[in-house]
Amino acid sequence: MSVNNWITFHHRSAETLDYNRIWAVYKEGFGVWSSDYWLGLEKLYRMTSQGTWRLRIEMKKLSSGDWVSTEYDNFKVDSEALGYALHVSTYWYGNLHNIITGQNGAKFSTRNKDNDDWSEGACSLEDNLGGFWYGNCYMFCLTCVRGSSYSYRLAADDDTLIKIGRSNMMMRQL
Ligand SMILES: [Ca+2]
Repeated sequence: MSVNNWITFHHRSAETLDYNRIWAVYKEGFGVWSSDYWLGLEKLYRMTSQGTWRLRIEMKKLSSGDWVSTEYDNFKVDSEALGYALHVSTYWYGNLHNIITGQNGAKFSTRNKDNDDWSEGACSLEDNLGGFWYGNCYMFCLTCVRGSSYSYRLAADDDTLIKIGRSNMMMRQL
């Protein structure tokens, strides 16, 4: 589970795992470590409530096969009472732009719990069909349906979507 002190808390490689799950399942975690995997929100909260953590996001472009990545300091997930909100500091680097814009501070949403910033609907239901930290709605979503929306945007005001083939979300204590 841990390589060079990086703990992978989400890994996506295949289309076999259903990410359209309810809140309780995202809280507890699901999947298989060797394939597709979600560690669980409660564990993320408990781990990041102590110490200082760095977040790393890796995505493999479907078209070229190139990997892009970015890292953020001060990764923290709030308690369930606070919606398991995602927090990072603004510092980032890597060969990827700042994809967390608009989702930093966002609460987690699932198909049965709409905590997003989109007042007219639920991001987790509108052809995304995965639980994630949605703002209004996202620059990147690593649990969304692969065929339509498993992708990231080049910029917040740009509708160009880059399709993703594989992805990892990782954390490391500093
Ligand atoms: Ca909403």
